[in-house]
Amino acid sequence: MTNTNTPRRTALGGMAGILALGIAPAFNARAATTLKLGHLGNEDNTWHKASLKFAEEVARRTSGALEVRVFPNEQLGKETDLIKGIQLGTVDFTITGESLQNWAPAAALLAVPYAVRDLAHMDKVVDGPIGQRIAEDIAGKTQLRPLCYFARGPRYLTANRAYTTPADLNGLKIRVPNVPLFVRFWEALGAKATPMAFSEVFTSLQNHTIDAQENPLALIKSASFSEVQSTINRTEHVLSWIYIVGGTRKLGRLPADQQAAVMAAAKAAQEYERGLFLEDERNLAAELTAKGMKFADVDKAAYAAKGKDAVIAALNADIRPIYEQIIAA
Ligand code: 2Q2
Repeated sequence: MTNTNTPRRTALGGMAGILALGIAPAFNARAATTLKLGHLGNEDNTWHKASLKFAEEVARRTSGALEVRVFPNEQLGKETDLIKGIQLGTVDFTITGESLQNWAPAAALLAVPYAVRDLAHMDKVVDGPIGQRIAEDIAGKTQLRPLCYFARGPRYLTANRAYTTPADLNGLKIRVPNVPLFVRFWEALGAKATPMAFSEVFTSLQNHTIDAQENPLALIKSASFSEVQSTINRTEHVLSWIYIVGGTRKLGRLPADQQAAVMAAAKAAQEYERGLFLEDERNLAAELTAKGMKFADVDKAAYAAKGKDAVIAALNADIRPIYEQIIAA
């Protein structure tokens, strides 16, 4: 114990010595606080481009006093580790959504299969009282505050063949993110669902630990799943949104003007991302086809019907009324 602590004490002592000598102003010359944003997308993904925009806007709006460094590709940690990192204060921002249901049950509502119908419905839900309630639940239970949101394209089932009806799925080894709702949904459909971090999916498909995965076209493309999956099944089973979140405690300690700058920068990043997203959505199907992937039509109604009871059962009783509100919105 004493031994392990000694070097640290020495280091701190050394720092105190330097400060006492009056060298401190040199450290503060730039007066910059550096914050870290980690996410799972790669450099081509709109999340990354929007994160860079967020960083740029934060720097501009604080005249460089706040610097946001962006780390793509789970370089800073897997999604779950980043969530925990923010809670511990070692990371400041990430891009996350329904995985937060492991802390805040209402976060499951971001991605309920066959609940959100289209982009207009999504914006109505997120921008209104329902979205506010979900964001507050997340902030209260996770200490991660949603700062802005990005719409996502529908999630599709990719595999090496068509799965036209859920009856075909029996025993299919599918990777899902760390989202209990998704595990329940795919198991109700007959598949074997394995939660796994995004950065492990490509290799696991390549070595056949898993046969399938499900994601929006944007991630299917940027993660090069076309190299290990032949078929995009048009399940379109989830329309979800995702947040840039920041650590409540760390953000709360920033001066008020810097907090306002962070919020304004997040809003600017959201608007910027929407433009990129819409452009992407127009081109992704053709781009994936050009990479050799085939689209297969499926019986979406059968997928929805077979998963429905499991989906409702997977939602905590206290958030089921909010699910009903989403459907009715
Ligand atoms: O499949 C994934 O890993 C991504 O699409 C997202 O991380 C997923 O939607 C959730 O984990 C978001 O919290």
